[in-house]
Amino acid sequence: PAPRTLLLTGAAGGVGTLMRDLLPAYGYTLRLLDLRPVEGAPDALTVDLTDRAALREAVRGVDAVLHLAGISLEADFDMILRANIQGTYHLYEAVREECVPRVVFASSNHAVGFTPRPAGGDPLIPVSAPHRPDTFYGLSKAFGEDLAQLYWDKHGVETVSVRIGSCFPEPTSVRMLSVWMSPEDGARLFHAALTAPDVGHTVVYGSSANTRLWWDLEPARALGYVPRDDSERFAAKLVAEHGELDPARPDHARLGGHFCTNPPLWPS
Ligand code: NAI
Ligand code: 15L
Repeated sequence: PAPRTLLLTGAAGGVGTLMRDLLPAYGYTLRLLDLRPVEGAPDALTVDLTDRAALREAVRGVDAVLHLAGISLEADFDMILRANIQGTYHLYEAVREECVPRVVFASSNHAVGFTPRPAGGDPLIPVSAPHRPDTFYGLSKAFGEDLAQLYWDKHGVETVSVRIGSCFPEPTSVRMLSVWMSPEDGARLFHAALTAPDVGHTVVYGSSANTRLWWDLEPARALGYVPRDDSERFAAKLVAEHGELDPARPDHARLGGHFCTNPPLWPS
């Protein structure tokens, strides 16, 4: 049966706020969780991902979890370790203990960020591309995907790991023309990931059907995802402002963009 009650972690964040608006139309009843209070939602659970007991209570009785909570940009390793690595582990332990059958994990293109982007007729990047994290942040997403695989193989918890490109109301850079996922397509993809049968652990890229797409959307389509948006309608303005990407620039040559070069990976 289709999941009805959904725990949305990271509900106060950018994607969480968008999904709070969009997902109820698909029939979900949302239970909200974040470290911070969620504006306009006094019933939201204020829980830190490191608090296992509170997480166990939070997942009790839900049909699925859409796991968006965590640090969403590069940060000190210790912060990433706590929120994204240990936090995601605690979430999966709670899910296993409470027999929640399905998680949709917000992975990121930065798990494979050092992969050279295709240019002029190169094949699209497959989901089987090896992990090439561009930051400690990307490394934590690679860990999350492996954790999801472990919990499927060992405990039968199903996950779709969605390597999200850029989910914002509009693309704001030329790179985003390739990796943008409109909020509406985001909701379509998360719904497909929550309802497709027998996913085991499946990894997909998450974006709209962009003209300048860099990666293979077929695995997402195989879940039933039918994207409706294309960033190309923003292209003329963004290219006029910033110019086309220059493959000679290290921050333009790889999927992860400036995450590969900025902030500097390690202080000298
Ligand atoms: P965001 O930073 O706006 O929201 C993340 C939320 O997680 C925040 O509200 C924060 O308070 C919460 N959080 C952080 N640490 C926590 C902890 N220890 N316990 C409980 N909650 C905690 O990020 P955004 O943009 O909404 O992204 C959502 C998810 O999607 C993140 O996991 C991010 O890494 C991933 N993602 C987002 C992309 C995007 O384009 N927005 C692209 C790729 C991945
Ligand atoms: C991410 O993983 C970040 O969470 C988001 O803020 C964007 O920077 C996005 O990737 C991107 O690659 O544009």
